[in-house]
Amino acid sequence: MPQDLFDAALPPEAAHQQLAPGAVLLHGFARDMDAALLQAIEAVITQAPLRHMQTPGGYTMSVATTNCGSLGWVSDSHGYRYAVLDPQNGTPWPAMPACFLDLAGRAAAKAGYDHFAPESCLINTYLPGAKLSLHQDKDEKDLSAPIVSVSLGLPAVFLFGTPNRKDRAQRYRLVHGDVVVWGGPSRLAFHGVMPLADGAHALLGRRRINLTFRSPLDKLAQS
Ligand code: MD3
Ligand code: FE
Repeated sequence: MPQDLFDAALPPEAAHQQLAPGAVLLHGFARDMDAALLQAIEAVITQAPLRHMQTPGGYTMSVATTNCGSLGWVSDSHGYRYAVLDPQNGTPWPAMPACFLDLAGRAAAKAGYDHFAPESCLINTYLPGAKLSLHQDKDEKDLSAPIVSVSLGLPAVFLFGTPNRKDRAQRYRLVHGDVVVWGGPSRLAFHGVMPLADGAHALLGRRRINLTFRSPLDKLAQS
């Protein structure tokens, strides 16, 4: 279904919800392309299997992760970083599928960020009970670029605070097809995901998949 028809089916304030300055929730923005996204995700996972990464603090993440694009986010006992090769097999991450780039660019533009062309997509898979503790995304050199996140499958309770860890986090329910664009004053906000509740989603089954599009490179240093 074309996006303008979808917009017409919802009151305008429901289609785009500002969560905080620079953070916009686009309700259902990816819903009509869910089957294409899932097919592309499965193809990436075949080449670069999901794995539970180690944190620098010695924990194993409950979320299973892989990447596509020219850079992938990795975590191990040495720290967090972006890498051009998948450390598990020493080969480049799978290319970013065209439907991923298209979705991320359109979502960013809708939220006011033109020309967003992410080099990296992190694929996080949550089974019931998996969670993501409160953290900041600050491994990227270019903090002027937004982050676009796409939620698929089971609903999740998302925690969204401020750049100050002590500030109380707000809770938002993110459902299948929701897209959030985080930038500007929200780019360094603390955020996390509550333990996933059990359930069954019609297309994805007993899991949630989150795509996180990032532009980790320093655009000024490249030019
Ligand atoms: C808010 N993933 O991988 S994406 C992560 O649902 C991560 O898997 C979550 O946080 C997930 O780092 C949430 C949404 C997100 C990403 C980056 C943000 C929210 C953000 C940066 C600043 C503020
Ligand atoms: Fe994050």
